[in-house]
Amino acid sequence: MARSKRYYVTTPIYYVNDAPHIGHAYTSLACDVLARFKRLDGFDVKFLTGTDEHGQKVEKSAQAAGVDTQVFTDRVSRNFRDLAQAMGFTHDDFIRTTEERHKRACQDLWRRLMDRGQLYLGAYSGWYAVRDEAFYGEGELTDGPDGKKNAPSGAEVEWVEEPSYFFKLSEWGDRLLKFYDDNPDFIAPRSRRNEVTSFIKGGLEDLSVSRTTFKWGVPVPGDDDHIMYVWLDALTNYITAVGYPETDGGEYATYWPADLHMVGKDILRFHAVYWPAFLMAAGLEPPKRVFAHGWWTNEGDKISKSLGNVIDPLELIETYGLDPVRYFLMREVPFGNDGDFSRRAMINRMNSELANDFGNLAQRVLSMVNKNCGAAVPMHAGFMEFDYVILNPAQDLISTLREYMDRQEFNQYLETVWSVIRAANGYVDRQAPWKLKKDDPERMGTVLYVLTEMIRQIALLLQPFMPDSMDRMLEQLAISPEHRTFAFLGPDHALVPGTALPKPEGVFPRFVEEDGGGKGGG
Ligand code: ME8
Repeated sequence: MARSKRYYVTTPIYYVNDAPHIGHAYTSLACDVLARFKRLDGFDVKFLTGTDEHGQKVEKSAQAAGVDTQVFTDRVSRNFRDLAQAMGFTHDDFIRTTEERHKRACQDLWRRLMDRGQLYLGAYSGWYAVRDEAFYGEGELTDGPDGKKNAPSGAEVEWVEEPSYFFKLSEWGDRLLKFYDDNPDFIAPRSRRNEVTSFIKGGLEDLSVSRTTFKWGVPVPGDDDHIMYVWLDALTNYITAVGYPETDGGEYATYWPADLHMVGKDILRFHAVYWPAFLMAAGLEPPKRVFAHGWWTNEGDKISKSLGNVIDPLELIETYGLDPVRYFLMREVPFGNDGDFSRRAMINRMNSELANDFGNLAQRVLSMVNKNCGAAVPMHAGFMEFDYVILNPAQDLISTLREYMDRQEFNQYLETVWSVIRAANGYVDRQAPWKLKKDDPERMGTVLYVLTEMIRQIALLLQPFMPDSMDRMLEQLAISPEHRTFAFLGPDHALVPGTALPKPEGVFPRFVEEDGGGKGGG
């Protein structure tokens, strides 16, 4: 299979310090939509997610919970796996940084960096934020109201002095800038490029990459007093999962460099600066692209445990159903921008776009087919110009949608599919097949055929976003599972008149706004 038909996409690996929330679900959902799209489009996909289990932050959380650190990480990591299952994610691997394969990869990468003269032993004295697991320069800090110093993220910093190995990051500034110039799609969205380049232009200092004051991490090869800095450990997961240190064949040769690291904007610097620098310094290829998406707030407020407004994705799924939640998260905000989560906005979209625009279209058309066409795909008697106007765009859509996916413009993808849905609704109203029933039953059959075929195409295209609902919709069109990839979008695979169809049923529930969630009629 040609390299271009392979796709390797990763989520961040999440800290196991706390329960997963909507933000974690969001990043992984975007990757799941991409992975599903690429599989339907004929790609050999590897989709990786997992948990980041080392470091001071996790160790402190375990201590606060009064539990052995490994037992604690096992428990919280399980919650992330459960979330992935509840969200319908189709990852091919779930990596945990406490696994043996990962330790091997980290230590091998360390040795490579050492062999190439990229590491040296020194001593670190400076500021560290445990919450971010990051070192900060004095100039980046602000004074908090309590007299303590804060990182730009708002995290509290503490003064650290300890022996440490350093990575010669200061030597990589110009090469990173050249790398971004040579690979203009590396940092996405484009608007985020400046913050990365100005960080580099501000001058890169060597990076402390080991710690000695606690033990919860991967031991530095040849120096047991040190454990590896959690970010060097964590970033390495992306190559561990493709079989590194084996680089000559196997999955590494197949999937590396990754096509996309999906991350939130909070961790762009680690992925767009440190990670490619580590890899280049080790003589390995950097990934192809890093997309930093925006931040969700809840009804206008920052999502935080202390505010008690953490949105539990499992509760949302329970209340609204999985696919409406998946749809809303991908539709509401242009991907890359910050977004505000509001139940009102969610219910509005579920009712107007899912239940009305698409749900009604399918329900009306399939009920008419069921009643008036002998519960089978209608016979058609020659298409007219305006039938093709409706039929053709749906078939041509895929090339546009591919571009949206490759740029991670999920809301544009959905907007485009909805323009087709709206066009189909306009066509039903204009053609009024219910009136044709008496005057021109043949023409009625043709109109209903056009609409049924459109629904098939729309359902195929929406599978990455709403897999279960679209499965149900495609069942109603008697499309077998092996005929649901994008290879079957075109006219050669259009519905065959006379094919028996099962009794239609509504796919999207309608919600009542007042109580914020009660199910109304469907
Ligand atoms: O940073 N809105 O893990 P983490 C949108 N272990 N996305 C959000 C969000 C919000 N309010 N809150 C969290 C780490 N996220 C490291 C990563 S990777 C080698 C190591 C998402 O558990 C977003 O993707 O703090 C963010 O980047 C990630 O969760 C941070 O997860």
